Amino acid sequence: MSAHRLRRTAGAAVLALLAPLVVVTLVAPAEALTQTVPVSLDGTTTQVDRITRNGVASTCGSAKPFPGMAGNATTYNIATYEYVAPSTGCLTIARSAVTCASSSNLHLAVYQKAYDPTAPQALYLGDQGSSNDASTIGVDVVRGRTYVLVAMNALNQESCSANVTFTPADDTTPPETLMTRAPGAKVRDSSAVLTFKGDPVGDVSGFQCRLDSAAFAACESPLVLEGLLVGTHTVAVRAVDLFGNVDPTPAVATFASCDLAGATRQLGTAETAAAKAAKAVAKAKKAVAKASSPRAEAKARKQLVRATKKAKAAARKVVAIRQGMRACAE
Ligand SMILES: [Ca+2]
Repeated sequence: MSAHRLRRTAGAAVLALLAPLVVVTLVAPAEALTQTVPVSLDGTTTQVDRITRNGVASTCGSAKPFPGMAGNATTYNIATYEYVAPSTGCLTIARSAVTCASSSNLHLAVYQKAYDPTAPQALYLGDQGSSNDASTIGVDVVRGRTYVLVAMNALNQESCSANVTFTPADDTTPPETLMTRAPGAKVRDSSAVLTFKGDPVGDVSGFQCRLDSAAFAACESPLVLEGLLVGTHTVAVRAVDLFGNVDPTPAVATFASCDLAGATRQLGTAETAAAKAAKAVAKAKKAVAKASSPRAEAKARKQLVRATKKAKAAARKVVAIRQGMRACAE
């Protein structure tokens, strides 16, 4: 086996959900799908007037028109939270029952890009229609775009809190993978560097790489391969998204590692190892022949199986290096 090294990454993705200063880091795809955050009104940010609660909660599929303002001169507390949609489709925002200082009045609305307290009709996307019980808003969103959740008092200024759960639409589309830099057909080195990216970039949460027949393992760009055996190698890279969708058509780079001085050293080392392994097989055969009891013979045969396996692998490596040297000489 070649002493290659894959630079590993945890494959973690960050989905920004910025309350004033909250960033939720998602480690596993399952955790990316649904997340709950606390929402609270602390009385420090205010606006005059509020959205009318017309009893209609926004649902996906048909946008709710802006319901208008209540038309009073009362000042309300507000709080805003940014959310970057991880998928395109119906985003569900569910609010738990509210705890307030005196009465349950925390009203949620959703905006595209930004919220302006002096123009609540601008960029309006939806709201929950009422503000007393646990309720749900459905809004159609686009992956990678920022949305703003606004919490506001509906009755008077008071501190309130609730939990809000974001459930994005399931994403079943895998990203594409593009190799952006690959070694030439022949590299006069036992190391190689490859770079790659996913498409769409915003859909990618990580990459998996495979050298030759090894298993895919988490990796990142640039991928640095070192200690490559002389000869032809194939590297396959596939992008993965937050939802665990994996590119079914990995990007592939094929090249020959042709550090010929290194190859001569590799061959010398491999031949020495093969000769040693062959001696171990001969020794194990003798031990089987000389075994003085069935138990001793069984033990010796096990050793012979192990030694034979090792010797075959060592011989294959010698053959592979010689083949590699021939490929590099062509
Ligand atoms: Ca996707």
